[in-house]
Amino acid sequence: MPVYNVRVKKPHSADGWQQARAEFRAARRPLALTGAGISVESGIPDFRGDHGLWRRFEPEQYATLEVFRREPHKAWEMYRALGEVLQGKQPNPAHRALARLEREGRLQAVITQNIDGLHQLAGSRRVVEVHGEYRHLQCLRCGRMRPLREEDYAPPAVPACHDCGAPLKPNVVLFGEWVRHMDEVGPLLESCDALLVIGTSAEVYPVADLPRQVIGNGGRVFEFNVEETTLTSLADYSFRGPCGRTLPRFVA
Ligand code: BJW
Ligand code: ZN
Repeated sequence: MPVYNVRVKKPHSADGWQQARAEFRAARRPLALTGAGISVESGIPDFRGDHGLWRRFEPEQYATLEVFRREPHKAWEMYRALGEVLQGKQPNPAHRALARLEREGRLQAVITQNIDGLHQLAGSRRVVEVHGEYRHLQCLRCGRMRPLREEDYAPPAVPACHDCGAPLKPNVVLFGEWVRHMDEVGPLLESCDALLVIGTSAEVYPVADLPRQVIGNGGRVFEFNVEETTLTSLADYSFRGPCGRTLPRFVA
């Protein structure tokens, strides 16, 4: 049985797990912020890890709005690879732990950078998808949105807008595009006194700033990650290990 450690910034009890649980239980406005790491145990690789999408697709070459406008077929190469790994994937115990917290009234919402829809599949109801989602295609010219169809992934063509003929783009936020729903995130963050930060490298802005905002407001930050991030030294509690193990244990 592996041992998962918790690093506590200001220990006031021998058991970091108990101390963290007690602090989280006392929170009045708890939130979760998730990244690609939460879906790794569902079989979806993250972006910056050893098997991550960025090992195959240099972000500057494939994942910017500028690239999409200039060479949409290139961005679609990456979308196809992404679509392939997303197919048939199911939530894991970490997604289910968050859904359970919300059901029990112990979590207000999940703010996610993920586009995979696994939080909703696990039963989470209030999910704020700041980097979009992959279930729809959008037209950047006329604004039309339509559901993604299996044939959209058939290479090599780029699907075109039925109304204006422009190339369609998955409703996933590229670098250089505005992130979504910040009007909803703002007030949630403002009053948040406990933030669970799960499986994100915290390298992409503006989301990377959200934990710092909570800390600045006097809230607690609980980080769940397999490795150290730029956030680790700032977090009040840092749980090291696969979140499919650590999060259900924390929630229990
Ligand atoms: C586990 C685990 C397990 C693994 N258990 N843990 C210079 C300075 C500052 C900012 C900028 C700058 N230049 C440009 C910017 C802005 C830019 C930005 O932040 N760039 C940085 C790279 C510097 N941001 C933007 O452009 C954003 N928009 C914006 O700012 O709008 C304003 C604006 C408008 C006009 C012009 C300029 C600005 C948009 C960001 C969009 C991000 N989109 C992507 C998807 C792209 C395409 C696609 O998929 O099709 O979103 S990029 C990618 O990164 C994806 C993710 O949501 C995002 C975050 O990644 P995440 O989730 O953290 O994944 P990883 O892989 O990084 O980390 C996984 C973690 O999990 C790791 O820590 C592992 O250890 C851990 N882990 N297994 C627990 N089992
Ligand atoms: Zn159109």
